[in-house]
Amino acid sequence: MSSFATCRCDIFCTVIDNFGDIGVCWRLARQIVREHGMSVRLWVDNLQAFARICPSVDDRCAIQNVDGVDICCWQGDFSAVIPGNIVIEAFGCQLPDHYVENMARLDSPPAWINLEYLSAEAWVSGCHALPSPHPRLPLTKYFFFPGFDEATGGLLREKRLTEARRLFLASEDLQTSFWHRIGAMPPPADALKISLFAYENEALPSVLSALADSPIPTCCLAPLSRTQAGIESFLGQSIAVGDSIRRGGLEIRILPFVTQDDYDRLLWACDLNFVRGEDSFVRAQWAARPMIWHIYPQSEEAHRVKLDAFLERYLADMPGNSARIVQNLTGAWNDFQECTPALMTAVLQQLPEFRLQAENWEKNLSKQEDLCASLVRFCKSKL
Ligand code: TRH
Repeated sequence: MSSFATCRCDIFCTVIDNFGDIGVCWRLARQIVREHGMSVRLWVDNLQAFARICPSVDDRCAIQNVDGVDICCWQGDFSAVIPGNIVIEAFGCQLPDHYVENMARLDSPPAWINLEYLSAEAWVSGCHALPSPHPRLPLTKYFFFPGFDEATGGLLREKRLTEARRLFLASEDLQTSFWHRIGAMPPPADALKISLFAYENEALPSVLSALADSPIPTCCLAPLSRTQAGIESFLGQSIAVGDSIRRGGLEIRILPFVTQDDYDRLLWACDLNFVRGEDSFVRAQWAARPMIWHIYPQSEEAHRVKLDAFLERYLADMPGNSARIVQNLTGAWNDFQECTPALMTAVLQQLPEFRLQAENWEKNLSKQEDLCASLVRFCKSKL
């Protein structure tokens, strides 16, 4: 049995596309260092993508330390690398062969985890923590599933997250310096603040048009990303970071892609958040604000089942009429169907109700053990 205080953890991450894989791994790596005092090496195959969410990362540097995490460029054959006692392969990425062989040569085998993607589907709890023995070597890998109930590995949530959000929302100064840091003036006090992060979405022009026509003033804060074409198509002009463009009651502000921590603050500051994928989707839930999720599209429509499974849980305690409105906008958003002005009016009118629901959801969800604590506890039991 290894001494847990001297545990070393290796996290392996391949960036498939977008920022979710590295986003989750970076969050987890920092939390293991900060809250569990272990040393962590994060092996990443794409430092450019990493540098987008963490500008302190130098994409030309093969080995560097940021926020206490050793960040290593995933290259070479790994024959000289001594594995950590905890090995996390994120999202089924294939570990280097030599590294796996070195794992088998350690005096005691490491706790080997395959961290899976998040899904609210019921089968997840039955597969969480299942072992998968290596066909040849004396090693066992365990499947670790994030999820929404106690029978899963939970969700990533830093210890001081709720407190940090409360402090931010209670402090004008913190909010003002946040807006300045990301290069924006604070949005008008009377406008509803809406953050926008999504994949390419043909429904986007209709959403913006419905907001522009609404009597409720809105300010849409959009970090420049894959929504660019949809915003440009609505505006009929090209956009760049720093732009602030008005149409009717809607002001659209184009933000830079901000750091992960500032992205959290953006979610906290807004009244409605459009989010996507996995990590921003989870962070919007911790923001305790209404959200509309653009799920990562998968082949053969596999994402539909996941979307429905989540909505079933998320909307379970919401009055039927309000739940239907959220479901309708989420459905239109994910099916690329037009959002009618009537649907948008209904959404905006119901926002106070949605907010209560989002607050309750966050309160209940945060009673669960967080994923990092649950993962560390699980690994400890295997060492
Ligand atoms: O980038 P994504 O679409 O990632 C996706 C999903 O994770 C999906 O499950 C996976 O299969 C696919 O990648 C390969 O969306 P996600 O998960 O929300 O990740 C975005 C990250 O970017 C998240 O950590 C928040 C961060 N972010 C910033 O740091 N700054 C920003 O300005 C914005 C908008 C996001």
